[in-house]
Amino acid sequence: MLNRIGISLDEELLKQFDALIAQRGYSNRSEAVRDMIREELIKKEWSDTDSEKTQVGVAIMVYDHDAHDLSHKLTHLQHDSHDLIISTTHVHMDESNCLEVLLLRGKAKEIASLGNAITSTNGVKMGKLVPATTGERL
Ligand code: NI
Repeated sequence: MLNRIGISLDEELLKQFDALIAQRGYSNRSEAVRDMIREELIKKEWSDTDSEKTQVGVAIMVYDHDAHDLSHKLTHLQHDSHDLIISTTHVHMDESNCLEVLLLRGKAKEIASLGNAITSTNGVKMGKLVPATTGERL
């Protein structure tokens, strides 16, 4: 069942909100607000979560495969946590840069630990762990 709510905003804030959601391709405010609420709930789900609880996340990294020993190190890290990794996608971006995306499912603390290990590896140019959700509580 859908519930309707009213929100009071000052004009300037509403103007900025409308510009933001137009830029992001939303055709109406309701869908934009719903997505923002869901995003906050996912953040809360992760921050409240018992670290033993199963969560889902996506790790993203960009690195130079010519950098000494780096791709070997990153492959090692992944094999050490093979039971967390649902799938990986590797894209050869140009002559030297690689993009890798890992879909992860496992205990929250283990996902966070693998995410931190990847992003802190010397030579990784860009690394990020994106908390996702199993969808159970949304
Ligand atoms: Ni590559």
